[in-house]
Amino acid sequence: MHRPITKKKIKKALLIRPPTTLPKKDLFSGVGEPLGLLYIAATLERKGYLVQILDAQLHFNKTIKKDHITYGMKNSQITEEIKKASPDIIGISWFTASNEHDVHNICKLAKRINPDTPIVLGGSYPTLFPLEVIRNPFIDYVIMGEGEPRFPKLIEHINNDQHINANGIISKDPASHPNANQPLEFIKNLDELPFPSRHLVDMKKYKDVNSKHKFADSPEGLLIATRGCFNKCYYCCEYKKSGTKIRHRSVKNIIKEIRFLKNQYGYQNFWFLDNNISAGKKFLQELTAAIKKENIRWSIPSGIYPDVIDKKMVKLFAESGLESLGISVESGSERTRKEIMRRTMNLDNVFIIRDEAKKYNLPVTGNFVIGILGEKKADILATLDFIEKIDFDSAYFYIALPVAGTDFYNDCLKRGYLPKNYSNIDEAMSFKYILNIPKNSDDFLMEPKHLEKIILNFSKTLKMKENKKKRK
Ligand code: B12
Ligand code: SF4
Repeated sequence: MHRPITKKKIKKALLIRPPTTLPKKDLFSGVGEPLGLLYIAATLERKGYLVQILDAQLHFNKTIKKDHITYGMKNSQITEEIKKASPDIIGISWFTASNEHDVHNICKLAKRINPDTPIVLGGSYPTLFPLEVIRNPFIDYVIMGEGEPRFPKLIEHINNDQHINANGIISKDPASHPNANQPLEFIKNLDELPFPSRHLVDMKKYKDVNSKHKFADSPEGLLIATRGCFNKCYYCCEYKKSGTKIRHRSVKNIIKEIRFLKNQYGYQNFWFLDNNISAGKKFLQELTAAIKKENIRWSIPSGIYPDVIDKKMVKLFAESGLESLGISVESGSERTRKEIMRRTMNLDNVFIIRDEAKKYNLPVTGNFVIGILGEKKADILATLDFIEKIDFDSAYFYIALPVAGTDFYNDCLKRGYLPKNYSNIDEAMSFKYILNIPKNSDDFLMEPKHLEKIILNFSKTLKMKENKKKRK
């Protein structure tokens, strides 16, 4: 039988996003409202619980330690905020392996304040490594997958002193651990969710903190239209967390949220943070047509799968206020895309999209990844060649980084290619080739220095081209 940590009936929850630590060389990439926590807060509020949010990144402070910088509140401030909130339960978000230190630190601080307050972890990392996370002495429960249905369910279980036997929830009690191996259940109808409880955070402060960090590219409103992904890319694990089907909200529900954000906060510029918003041509067409009537600016930072775009769609995008059309090409080498990355897409269509977009002055940008395990020099040159030929308005390229939980990471681990000192924090680095592959191995690509030099030279040429275009 599961023994509760607290005897108190839970009425008050505190949801925390920890500060974020990055390698010194990485640039701070902005802070926006923690949508996942705000969604959970809204569900809890709907059920009558009192909820507070502590966004420890919503504070301008940099703590520099050797090669890393922690952005966000200091321990003393976090401790004070937790004491002030005096919660009956604490939920903490754990995004990627790179946040391990920050998460562990917050759990420790919280347990020091009151060891009886249950600590619940959720987010991408605990979803992928639940049994590892529950071993942490400061963590009492792990919630996998979507937190909205599970957090209230956990509170009910604790309040009723029940054994935890629910999909995606585990406790210290080993009897609950088989839950970690069951296939995750997902919310079927996303429209049933209340909008994120943005009233629980100081929304005006995000822009302020971003500008103090010199992060200029600050959006106004953040939204999610879909969850899940139909792809199983080698370097991603989203499908393991959110399911292999894209579930989308109705267009009506999305527009209602946009209008709410316009009226409540005066927003005119929106970012859709979807992993892969490409939930079919029909959905994208209907959404874009509805957005066009709202007279706003909008962006899709993760980019769009080119196969769902045709000429008609490009015109609609241009008319709808889309800031730029981001296309997730990832590699110019067909071998890399299909055989390694598992991304089947039609690149001929990308040329058609680009030409069409030019007609409407809609900037086109592309995302590219190089140096993934199995790539050869010829594949990298094919990507650089593609970038030159396609002549996008901007191209962003990253050196492949094995994020814990991905098949890419697992293969690197198995073959011993992760550097000995590869700390979780390094996961946040996207501009360094970190794989340590012996020269005599078939997987050997080239010396990291050599790869970084190719990228540097290519970036310089690309920048020069972009500047020339701007001057024209
Ligand atoms: C915004 C974002 C960022 C922003 C964060 C800005 C900020 N601080 O505000 C920036 C640009 C900095 C960023 C950086 C990175 N990111 Co990012 N990012 C996202 C993005 C696009 C949106 C997050 C979001 O709001 N999701 C929507 C909400 C509804 O979902 P959610 O957050 O997952 O929350 C749900 C559940 O996870 C769960 N849950 C979450 N927290 C909690 C807490 C509790 C207590 C409970 C019970 C449940 C729970 O319930 C929520 C509601 O259902 C996601 C993609 C995505 N769509 O999720 C990627 C994503 C999270 N990022 C990812 C990655 C890999 C990175 C980087 C490592 C990339 C890199 N190499 O540089 C860095 C890490 C930097 C760092 N150390 O933090 C991966 C994580 C994969 C993983 N863990 O394995 C994702 C999933 C993208 C992907 N498909 O690969 N990112
Ligand atoms: S990289 Fe994008 S398309 Fe591929 S699995 Fe992840 S979310 Fe889906």
